[in-house]
Amino acid sequence: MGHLVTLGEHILNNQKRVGHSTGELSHLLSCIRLAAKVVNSEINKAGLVDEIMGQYGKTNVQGEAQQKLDVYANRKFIDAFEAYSQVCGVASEEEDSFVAFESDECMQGKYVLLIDPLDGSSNIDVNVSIGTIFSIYKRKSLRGTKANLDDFLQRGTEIVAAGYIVYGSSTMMVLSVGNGVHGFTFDPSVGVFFLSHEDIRIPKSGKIYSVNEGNYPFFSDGIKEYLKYCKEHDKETGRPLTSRYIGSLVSDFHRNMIKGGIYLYPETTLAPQGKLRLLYECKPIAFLAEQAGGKATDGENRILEIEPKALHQRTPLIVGSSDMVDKLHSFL
Ligand code: P6P
Repeated sequence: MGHLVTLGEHILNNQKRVGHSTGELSHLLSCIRLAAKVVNSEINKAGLVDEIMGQYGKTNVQGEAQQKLDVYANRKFIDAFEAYSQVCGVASEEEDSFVAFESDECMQGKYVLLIDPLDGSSNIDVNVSIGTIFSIYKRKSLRGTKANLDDFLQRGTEIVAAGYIVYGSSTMMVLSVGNGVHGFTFDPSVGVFFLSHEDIRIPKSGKIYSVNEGNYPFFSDGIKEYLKYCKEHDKETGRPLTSRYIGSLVSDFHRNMIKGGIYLYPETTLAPQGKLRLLYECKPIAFLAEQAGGKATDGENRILEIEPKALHQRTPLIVGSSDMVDKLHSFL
């Protein structure tokens, strides 16, 4: 095996590639790396240590019962960023509003962070993979002042870097700083993320579709027609497709990144805006999908071009292999 590139080396190599880099983004990504290791070690104990299992006894702004690990992961990421002072503020699925840091050093921060600290956390107690989703933007407000809402309500086309950490059979960080997507696998024996998937490309088409079929009665006619298309027996087009859905966006999407496929969480008559959150779930996932040659829409618009209006707004999401997204659109 040749020289194993670590995540740290990859971040520094990227900094050298971007000549004018001040190193702040590199420092920020190193902070994410540290927080990911801390959260990972807690998750790996989830089955053993009861104070981090089960519900925290509160609900978050989404009205979802907060799992103890949700709250733990949220706190760890926010504390890490406040300590490393590379960002002036954080917006999190677990926080009612954005957190604007108040130290002079943090207020000088050039970036803001949006994060879903532990997506799919209802799977924790049944030992199914979960993930962290993050994205980084340049602040719009003046350095030296407190972050404001406009810093967070930016289109996905403004993303500087985005990624996810999937705490699965192995823990991986999949990251893009705008020049392709790279995957790093954590080696717990040395506590290091090593480059394991260089330049991930989503296959143009695939044989797997991921959707919660339990919502079928509430889907639009177009989505119902597409799902019927996926299940028809047609040798020439390799149908029926295979259905895979574990109810954890990061894991269902990661499978698309590696094998090709399509993930859809469309709007329903019960949830006309869909379920997933635009800012800290769908836009980073869409950024990564496009960086890897895939597509991400809300059924009509490119996710990255949607103008956010509110921190916790929801959107339908269709993401994955470009030919499969196009095919689905032909039914809408
Ligand atoms: P449902 C987890 O709560 C999540 O936000 C995503 O990770 C996942 O893909 C989706 O919701 C699952 O939702 O309604 O199918 O349980």
